[in-house]
Amino acid sequence: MANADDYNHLRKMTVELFLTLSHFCEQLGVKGHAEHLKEEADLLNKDDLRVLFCGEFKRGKSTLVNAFLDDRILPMKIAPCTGVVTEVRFGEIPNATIYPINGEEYPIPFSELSKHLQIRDTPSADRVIIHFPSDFCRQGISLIDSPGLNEDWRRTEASLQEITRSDAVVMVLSCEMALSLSELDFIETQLGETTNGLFFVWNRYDSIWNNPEEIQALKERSDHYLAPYINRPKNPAQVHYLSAREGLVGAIKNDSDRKNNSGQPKFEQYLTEYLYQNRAPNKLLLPHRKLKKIIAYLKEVILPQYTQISQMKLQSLIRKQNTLTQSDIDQHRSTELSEATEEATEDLLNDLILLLDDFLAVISQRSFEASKDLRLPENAPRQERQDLILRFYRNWLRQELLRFAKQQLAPKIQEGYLELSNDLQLIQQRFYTHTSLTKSPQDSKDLAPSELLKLSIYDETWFKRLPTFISTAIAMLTLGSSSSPVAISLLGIGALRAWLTGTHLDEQDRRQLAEALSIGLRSQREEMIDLLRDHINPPCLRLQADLNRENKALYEDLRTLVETCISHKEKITEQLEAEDDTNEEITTFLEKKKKFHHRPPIQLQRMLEDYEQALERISNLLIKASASFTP
Ligand SMILES: Nc1nc2c(ncn2[C@@H]2O[C@H](COP(=O)(O)OP(=O)(O)OP(=O)(O)O)[C@@H](O)[C@H]2O)c(=O)[nH]1
Ligand SMILES: [Mg+2]
Repeated sequence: MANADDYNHLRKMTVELFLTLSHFCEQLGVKGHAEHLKEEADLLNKDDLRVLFCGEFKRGKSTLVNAFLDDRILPMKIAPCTGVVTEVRFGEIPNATIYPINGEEYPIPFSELSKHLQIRDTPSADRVIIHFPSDFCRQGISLIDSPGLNEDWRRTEASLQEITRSDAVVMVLSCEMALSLSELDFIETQLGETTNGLFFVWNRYDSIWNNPEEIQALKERSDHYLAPYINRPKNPAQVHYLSAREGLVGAIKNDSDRKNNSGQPKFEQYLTEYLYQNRAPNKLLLPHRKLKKIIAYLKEVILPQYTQISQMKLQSLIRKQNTLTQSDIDQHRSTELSEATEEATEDLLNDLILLLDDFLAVISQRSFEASKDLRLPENAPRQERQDLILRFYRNWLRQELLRFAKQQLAPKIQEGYLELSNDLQLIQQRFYTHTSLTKSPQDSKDLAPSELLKLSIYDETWFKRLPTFISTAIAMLTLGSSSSPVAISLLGIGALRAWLTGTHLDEQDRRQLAEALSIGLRSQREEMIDLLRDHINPPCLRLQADLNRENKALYEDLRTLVETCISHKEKITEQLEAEDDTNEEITTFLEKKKKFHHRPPIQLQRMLEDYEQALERISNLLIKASASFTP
């Protein structure tokens, strides 16, 4: 049976293979990829499984993280408390580092942790990373505590950004405040479609665990509202009831009964099981694919090049070196790549704006039609009727926006992205022909960052951000705190007859509401365009940067290979010249000449085959391990 250690062992083996290959490249004299491989090893080494704890403020997120750490590390309070995303990773020696929003990271004394993590007026740090010798984290798992939702939008945004980066999201709820409307909204919009693990934790179970009726009521509520997530066929969510405080106190007081009764260790076990069964194998798949690609590159591109170069005469090698160093091809090409990217993203954005304008043009009519279905309860208090209307419009709008994003924006974005990647590859191919690299245009396809091509540019964050952003604007108007046209119009409609009597809004009211909604939405046009720009720019730039890096490495490989061969040949030539008058046997002379190939390619070929086999062994072990995991 496989366990967490087995995975970590496989990870270590994968890291070592990266390093071995890096060393191989260095020895061979191809330095471009040597560096890159070292970086990959480093990244994989740090690539822990990530568990995010999120939820509204005061639900006990920090207390729960502390319970996992068996110690009071993160500050916990009765007032809203955590002010910055805090990542706890394993480290033998406890330490903490602040990553400010602007500026360089700097360490802080562990004793001052609380001062830095607590809420201040404006967030000044992007995140804090803590290293701590926790047994739980030792398995290769990082715990991420986040600021409470809805306390401050900047902090909420910071928490939201963590969702897509994590392997499991733990939504901390409180048994004492069973599911607020905003919690439900958050779950629906932010967590509904996550492909990472989803865990609902009912914390503060100690406050009701002696009261069977309350437990019954809570479980019913939980089952009712969380059913869509618990019952989904793919990646079903889990629900746990526990007391973080009891778990923590039990650990601190060394009272194992108390710890176990808290329910927290049991949750810990389920979480670990999920992570290692579902997430750990995936984490190694991409690095394995990268290794496979790099071995193929060394075998199919570098070795033939090596053979060719090492057989060239010294003079021709020096000429080749000159053309390579003199040329500003590298510089030229990277400018070309960035210009093409800029142009393509600008075109794409313009296409998206056209779609957006079409969407905004019809929203009023569509919402008018949709509101035919809006039914109001009879004899309900005014507030309730008002809430109902707002909820109706908010949900409707959210659905419309999601549909718009998925059916119209996403395909357009995908299309633009593919177009860009084709353009960039063409530039890349021209570069190969120019530098007379032995890499043929067909080869360049293998080297293109295929993972990136598959990358879904419309990653989920954005879909979720847009409706939330709109719904927040609409929600705000119930508080009367917004001066947006929607707010004013809707509040004006507060006097509508329909709100006081009847089960339907009359046609004029519906038209007025539809118009208000449309005006409000149109007033957000510029911000929506900004969101779209923010959305398409990073992946396109990433694609460009990746191709650029790939080319640079290739160019560097060729340059250093030529350099190594030249210096080797010069050395041998010197030796031969020095020994020239000793009148050697012709056979010894030929022996020495052979050294021109400082390592016979056949031997290199074998080494690469060995690495290939090692990779296959690790991949097979990975498949076996994931099939037989036990926590
Ligand atoms: N009774 C009881 N109290 C708890 C439990 N967990 C946390 N608390 C208390 O709830 C309060 C808030 O806990 P925190 O861990 O700071 O909550 P948080 O969710 O991190 O809060 P923010 O960082 O402000 O979002 C503290 O006073 C804790 O002692 C629990 O399981 N039972
Ligand atoms: Mg907290």
